[in-house]
Amino acid sequence: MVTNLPAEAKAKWVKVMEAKTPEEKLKALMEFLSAIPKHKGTENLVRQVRRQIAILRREIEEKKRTKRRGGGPKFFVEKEGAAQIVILGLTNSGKSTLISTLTNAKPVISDIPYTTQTPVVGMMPYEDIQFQLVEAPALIEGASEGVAWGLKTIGLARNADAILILLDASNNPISQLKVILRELSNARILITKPKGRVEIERRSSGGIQIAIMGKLVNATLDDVRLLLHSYRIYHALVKIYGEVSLSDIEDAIYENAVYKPAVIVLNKIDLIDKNSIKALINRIRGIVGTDIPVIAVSAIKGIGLKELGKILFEITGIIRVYTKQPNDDKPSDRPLILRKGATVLDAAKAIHSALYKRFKYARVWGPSAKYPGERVGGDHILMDRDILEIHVKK
Ligand SMILES: Nc1nc2c(ncn2[C@@H]2O[C@H](COP(=O)(O)OP(=O)(O)OP(=O)(O)O)[C@@H](O)[C@H]2O)c(=O)[nH]1
Ligand SMILES: [Mg+2]
Repeated sequence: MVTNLPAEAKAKWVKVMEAKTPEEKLKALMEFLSAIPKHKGTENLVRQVRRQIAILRREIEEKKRTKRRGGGPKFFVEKEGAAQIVILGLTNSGKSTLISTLTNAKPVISDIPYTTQTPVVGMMPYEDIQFQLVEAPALIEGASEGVAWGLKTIGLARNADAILILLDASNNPISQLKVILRELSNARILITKPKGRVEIERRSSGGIQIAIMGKLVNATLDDVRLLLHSYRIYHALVKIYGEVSLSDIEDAIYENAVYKPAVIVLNKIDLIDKNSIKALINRIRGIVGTDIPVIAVSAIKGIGLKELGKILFEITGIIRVYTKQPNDDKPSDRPLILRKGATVLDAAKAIHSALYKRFKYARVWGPSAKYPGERVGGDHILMDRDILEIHVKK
């Protein structure tokens, strides 16, 4: 939504963008808020800014508190394996049970609410790779506004590669789902793929450059320039992927929406009858659409979990590439993990910067090769299970 803010308010937003510390940012946000005219057209923006203020206040408070205590429990989980998947659900939905069925982790499982208070991490094997599962402490209503440890749980979801939404089928799963969707949406974590994507790289010179890899809808390049100028952004590279409107670009200036692929897992189906399972799945699909996979499982009995690895593989868009030295017969057993659309040069970069810098050509065997050992250039797009041999300049 393009809000048509007065110049004064936009100027205040520049101050928010330039703030270096959370304290500065909080002050700038408050000034921005008071400069926004309050009417129907700015309602959403006002709500968003109030939320940001609440979050920042909380963070500043937390920081002071942990300083006094000398550091609290660690909530950031370093990524390992092919992708990091955060298990998000209300308390007692069975998050700990699920992670202990699927991985080597041994968290406490209990009927007592809020048993898990710090992230639990485990590795889940799938074919020749592993997913890192992270049980986030239970999501609570108001999490995105800073209730209790809510922001930490949201932070885990924001940092993950994908989100597993866990629902307790025996305890009002639809209203659980609604709470979770509301919190995610408040926190600007999108689980349905937006039609387009905007990246804005601020620069020190060169004016506003716009690279359109997709389509700009209902706006001209000059509209984009004017919009950025109105925020006093005069030098930037704006990259547009997919279908993007002017308000998507304004959203990107406020830089807070992220997209995370998701799967919905309906747990404890051993407690309800078959017909209710079907009905629930249909209702869930009615709410989230058909792009998000939904499965029904019993974490305690290990029922329905077989498909999960494949689903995680698909939603995270992983491909595996097996590299091989020019003189070896066999590629490595351990695949290189890349994302769909990755090129030979992306692979080279991921292996070693020297391979990338001195890249000459490559040979490919497998799904992306026209014939075994096809000679390809750096922009060749790889596919899952390709074998890759990189040749460098001497
Ligand atoms: N019948 C049944 N009970 C389950 C299933 N999964 C979990 N439970 C039970 O649900 C209760 C809560 O399970 P936990 O795995 O501790 O739930 P949690 O989501 O980790 O809960 P907190 O960490 O406290 O937020 C326990 O009594 C589990 O035994 C299941 O598939 N079927
Ligand atoms: Mg738990």
